[in-house]
Amino acid sequence: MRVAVVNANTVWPPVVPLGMLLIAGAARRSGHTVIVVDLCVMRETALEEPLEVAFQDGHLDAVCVALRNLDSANPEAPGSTISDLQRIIAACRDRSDAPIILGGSGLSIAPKEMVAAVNADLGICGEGEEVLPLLLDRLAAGQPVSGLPGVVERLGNDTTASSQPQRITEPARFVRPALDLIDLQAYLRLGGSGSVQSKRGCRFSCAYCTYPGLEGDHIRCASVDWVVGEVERLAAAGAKHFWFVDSVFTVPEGHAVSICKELCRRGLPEHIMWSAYATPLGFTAELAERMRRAGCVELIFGTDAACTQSLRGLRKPFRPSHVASATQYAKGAGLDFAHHLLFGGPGETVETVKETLEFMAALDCRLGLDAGIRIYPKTPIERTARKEGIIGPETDLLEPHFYVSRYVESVLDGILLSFCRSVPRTRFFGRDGRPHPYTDPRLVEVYRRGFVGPYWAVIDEYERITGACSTSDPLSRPISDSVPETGRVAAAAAY
Ligand code: B12
Ligand code: SF4
Repeated sequence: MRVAVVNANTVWPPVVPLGMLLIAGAARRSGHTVIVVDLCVMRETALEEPLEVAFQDGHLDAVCVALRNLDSANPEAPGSTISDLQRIIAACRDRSDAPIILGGSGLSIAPKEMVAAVNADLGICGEGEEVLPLLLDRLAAGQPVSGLPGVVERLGNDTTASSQPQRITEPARFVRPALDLIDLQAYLRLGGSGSVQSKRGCRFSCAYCTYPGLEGDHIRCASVDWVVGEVERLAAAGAKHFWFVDSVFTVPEGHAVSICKELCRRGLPEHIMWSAYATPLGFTAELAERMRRAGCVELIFGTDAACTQSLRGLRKPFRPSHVASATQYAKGAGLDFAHHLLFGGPGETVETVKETLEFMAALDCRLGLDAGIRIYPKTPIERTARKEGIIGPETDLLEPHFYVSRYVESVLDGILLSFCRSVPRTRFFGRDGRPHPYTDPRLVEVYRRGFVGPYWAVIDEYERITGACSTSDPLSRPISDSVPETGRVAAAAAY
């Protein structure tokens, strides 16, 4: 079959679309001809233009659309992507009568609703690299697709989901992403960090989190050799920075340590630096040291709170003492890290907010603050929000809705903003007057000038270039074209 795969994520700074490259590679490996239409790197043209060019080259048998974000998950500027997706799919339909198949986290969060909302024909919920080739084979043979794992089908006004999503149980079957199908150099120029996944799944069940639903609650690790091979491939292609996109890189510790040792053994920290998510639970001094040596320049702890009541409300699997010890180990190792905090969860009160803030201020480290929690379908917080009347029984969660504890709703932003103004190295995402590190296209200008490094350094550099004032540092700085050494670390050497 001749298959078009469309990357519908146009958020800048871009991220290398790992999921899309996996399914596109899998379709190609099973004998299909694959063309990729990457709307992300072509973001500066109208959405329809790249589709027009790609679709005129010949008949298509299937159009696969990769959806990543439903929205920004930020209450200050939620920016739903649904209307853009409807436009993209309408443009595909105008140019081809091939069936339209959706996939990606943006589909898996609400599969039936999404297929219906954007007028697609089919969707694959969950991991797509094994199911998509099977689905394409059935379409080619004119056979029914029902019964394939995770497949959602729309027939007229009816949308049906056939069964549970696929979970690839055997890590040896993880395929390599087809990096050659995108313009990787364009991504690197725009600050698009590379993406490497060392495992799938998260065994915790925090109240608001989609990750165990998206990836499964059972951890499946890829082999160390496979993971480090992926890092080598990125470095060889010229990438200076990548993300370990695992839900939690630091669990299980043994796997993370082995990866770090192997990165060092192959000399990779000389050429490439990386970022990752962590949990304070089980974070050890040895792991911190190994990670720093292996090139980690940005470790984000998904800490959320440091008060027992708030941690319980969010169903976090650790206690404030774990937050303190993780901080001590990370500092001891000289790791550059931040704790991300999420305020306004179930049971949050002014007292619990203050308890967390005081605890974290005493730890004297980088903090990223968020207030209001995006309510996702099938998460514990959805049930709480419906019970408390924060959303109605019929509220559709494709569009963003946020949970904020009623005890703090009217005062939360004020408390956090004033904390942010008085405590150095603290960001209040989207609300402190600074660009949002992951969704503000203005930051691309910093990357275009050659910057590589962690998000806090990118924002500092943006402010340096533009002379903008930051909330916690009111000194404006002169405009300059030079890129500072900060954040560049040793990765300047060519691989
Ligand atoms: C790592 C990560 C980041 C990193 C990315 C770094 C990088 N280099 O990639 C950073 C921190 C930068 C980031 C930023 C953001 N992120 Co993020 N991120 C993730 C995370 C943890 C992993 C993503 C990933 O790469 N997974 C690995 C790949 C292999 O999985 P996958 O893409 O799902 O692909 C599989 C399937 O979905 C399927 N599939 C994928 N595409 C297709 C296509 C078809 C046709 C088919 C059939 C199947 C299919 O098969 C693939 C292989 O099995 C996910 C949560 C999660 N656990 O998934 C959130 C997640 C994707 N992020 C999310 C969000 C909201 C954001 C931000 C908007 C946050 C913000 N406010 O800044 C930004 C957007 C950035 C951007 N440019 O798009 C949301 C998206 C959902 C939503 N609310 O819309 C998620 C799901 C987390 C959540 N809240 O639930 N993110
Ligand atoms: S918040 Fe982190 S630790 Fe908790 S379930 Fe999600 S990925 Fe796992």
